[in-house]
Amino acid sequence: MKYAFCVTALLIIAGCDGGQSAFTGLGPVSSRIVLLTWIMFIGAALITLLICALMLIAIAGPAGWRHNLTREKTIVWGGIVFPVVTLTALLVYGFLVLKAGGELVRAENPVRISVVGEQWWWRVIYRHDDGRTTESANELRIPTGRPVEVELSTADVVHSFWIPAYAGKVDMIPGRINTLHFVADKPGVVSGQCAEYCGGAHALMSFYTMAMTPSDYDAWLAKEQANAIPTFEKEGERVFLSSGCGGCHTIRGTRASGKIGPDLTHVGSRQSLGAGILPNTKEGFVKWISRHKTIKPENLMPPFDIFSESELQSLSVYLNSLE
Ligand code: HEC
Ligand SMILES: [Cu+2]
Repeated sequence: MKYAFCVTALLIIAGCDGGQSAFTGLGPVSSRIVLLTWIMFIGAALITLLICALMLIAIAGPAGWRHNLTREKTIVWGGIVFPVVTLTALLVYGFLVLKAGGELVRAENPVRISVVGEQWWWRVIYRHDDGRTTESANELRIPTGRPVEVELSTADVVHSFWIPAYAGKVDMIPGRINTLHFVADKPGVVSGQCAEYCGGAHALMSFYTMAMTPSDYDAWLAKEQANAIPTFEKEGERVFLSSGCGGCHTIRGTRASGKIGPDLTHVGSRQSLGAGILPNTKEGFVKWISRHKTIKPENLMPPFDIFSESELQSLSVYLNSLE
């Protein structure tokens, strides 16, 4: 039993690495959080060792030492003054670290992106300098080296937006807009996750963040802003447009202009489907359209058991081609 616990604990700790780890520290904001974490961890470990030593003395130490431990002075200094001073210092330091992290990357002209938490996916809106916007979903693309300002809001309940590799988590609260600031130092893909229980499919509400060199980012953004390329997969497009998908999904450049679900204009170029749940391949689309209710239970897209195998195939090829 004891061993099972240790093995499980080790396995869990081993999972704390890579793309979705707060210890990755990929930018100035998260590096400070990592430092704060280590200071707290090492401090807490030292205090635990001290307490264990005192406990041993209290149980089996020499009579003189034990007597010293029970003196009123020891209790007042060790039991009241010491915790109050240490915890206050840690609290003040924590606030300073977090504030400094935010200040560090606050800039006159950041990259502006709005993210809206929806049960159970992310609406992502890129705000261009000329005031126009481009909508996407379930993925954040950012240029390296430039401060990013993410405006966080929610369409329904409380969600929490967390990219552990870049910054601390910030809640998305009904009726409010919170902002998150961070910078990515180098290109790479990391994942994030909703960090506040928001009902049914909460655990399946993740997303990818891709940091790109500024020139790659500009090229990508121009492509993302454009309408969907005219498709050769006419049959798939026909199935999409005639099955009611367009009531909830937008594909810019077609008459599908629904706003309830994720924008699918360039869905084929995203990292994943269903908010980080399925690979973005033709098979991924087949699975999502035919079995999304079992893959992501309770998600708000209605089931579609109406397609023949060939309709399902062409629909999937069509969506996958929307790059
Ligand atoms: C009643 C609204 C509604 C209709 C109709 C609808 N969807 Fe959806 N769709 C959604 C919602 C909501 C989501 C997000 C589900 C989630 O991840 O929690 C979604 C997600 C998706 C995704 C994943 C998108 C992404 O960014 O990962 C695809 C692909 C998709 N729908 C395709 C379709 C197709 C094809 C049809 C028509 C056969 C369709 N949808 C009809 C609401 C709808
Ligand atoms: Cu959630």
